[in-house]
Amino acid sequence: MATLTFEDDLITPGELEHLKESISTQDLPTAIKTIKEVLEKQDLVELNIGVTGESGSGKSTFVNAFRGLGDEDEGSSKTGPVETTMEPEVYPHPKYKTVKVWDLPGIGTPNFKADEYLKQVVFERYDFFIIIASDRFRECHIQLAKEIMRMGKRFYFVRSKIDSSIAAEKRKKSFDQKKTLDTIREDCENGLRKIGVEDPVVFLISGWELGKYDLNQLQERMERELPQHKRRVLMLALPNITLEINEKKKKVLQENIGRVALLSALVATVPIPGLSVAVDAALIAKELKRYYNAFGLDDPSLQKLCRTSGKTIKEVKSLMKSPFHQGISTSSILTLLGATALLISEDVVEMFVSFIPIIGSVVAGGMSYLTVSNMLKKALNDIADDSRNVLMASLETEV
Ligand SMILES: Nc1nc2c(ncn2[C@@H]2O[C@H](COP(=O)(O)OP(=O)(O)O)[C@@H](O)[C@H]2O)c(=O)[nH]1
Ligand SMILES: [Mg+2]
Repeated sequence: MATLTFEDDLITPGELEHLKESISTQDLPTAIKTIKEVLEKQDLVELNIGVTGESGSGKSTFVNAFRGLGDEDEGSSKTGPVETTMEPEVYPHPKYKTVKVWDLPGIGTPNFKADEYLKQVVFERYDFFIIIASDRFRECHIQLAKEIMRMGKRFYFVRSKIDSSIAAEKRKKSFDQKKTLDTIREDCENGLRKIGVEDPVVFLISGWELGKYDLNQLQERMERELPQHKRRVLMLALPNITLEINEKKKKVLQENIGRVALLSALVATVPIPGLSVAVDAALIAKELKRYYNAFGLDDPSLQKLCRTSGKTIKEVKSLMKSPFHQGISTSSILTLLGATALLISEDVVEMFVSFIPIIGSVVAGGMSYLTVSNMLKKALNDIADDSRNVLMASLETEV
């Protein structure tokens, strides 16, 4: 059995350097407090998204799909031919309550005034707006876009109901999906140019099939333009419906492994049988749950997936190989940690121990840190693989 060294280990010297900087000058209680605060603060970050557009354009449908909900699920926004929204209505994400998608009143009524509208919906509240049109963009969209810009906020133009545009074109013999999409996009962008938008970008979206068409482009653009501390929560909250989103979820979750492992080693309570290592198993369990949640592999999400894809829970679970998919328990965590600990060479531990003075004072602390971070990295990889397999299988059954 090979032991881990720094070369094939997943922890890079750069990560160690970073950890060293953050805690080497502090005493143990302060170090623990600092890391805890960083982790807690992340969970408090708010994201407010304002979804606007004409009545019937598909705002409510988008608000639901963006939060991974169907139109009839609990907590969903009412959709239908008659506009039901007269005031901004807040729809918190079912798993990340600090992510709030706001279903805004329809625009484009005869007396529509963009400045009054924005005041009425409390524009300061939103990190950005999504302006939805189910057909051409019109004067009211541009007015609103300009006013949003004037107020120093961002917006994204979305052309919705692309599935039905595609379905209509499909009847033609010469149908070519890419060409159809390009034509719609150009048409929208030209329209915007004509009414004075310099560099228009339009995202083609279907609220019914959110994972298709331009969702990846939209998601990339939002992520790029958000402040750093808000990107994480956006990526966690997005439904796990494209391979790109899947990959990014893994990335943001990876960023915390060092912190969680360190905290687990510093507040260590449960010794791993047979090894001089102690960890905080509850902390690890919480982090593992976070992984399953973010990837939509928790039981409620899987049940929903089964309802829409026609697969059974058993079929879906048979695709999952990660060690905790049957449930996360202290004993399963300790077993896996034990196996990981055996893989870490003493050289690595010693080098690590000399590197970080605080836990360096306890060799077991260094060992615990390395063991937990390796275990979490492996678990995250496995869980991300599971979710990719489940995602691909559910896409296959969709026609
Ligand atoms: N084909 C298709 N229909 C949609 C889509 N989004 C919304 N709709 C339908 O369009 C109508 C208006 O949608 P809704 O979300 O209530 O629009 P809102 O008035 O802007 O909130 C409803 O009948 C929806 O089912 C979509 O992406 N594709
Ligand atoms: Mg509505």
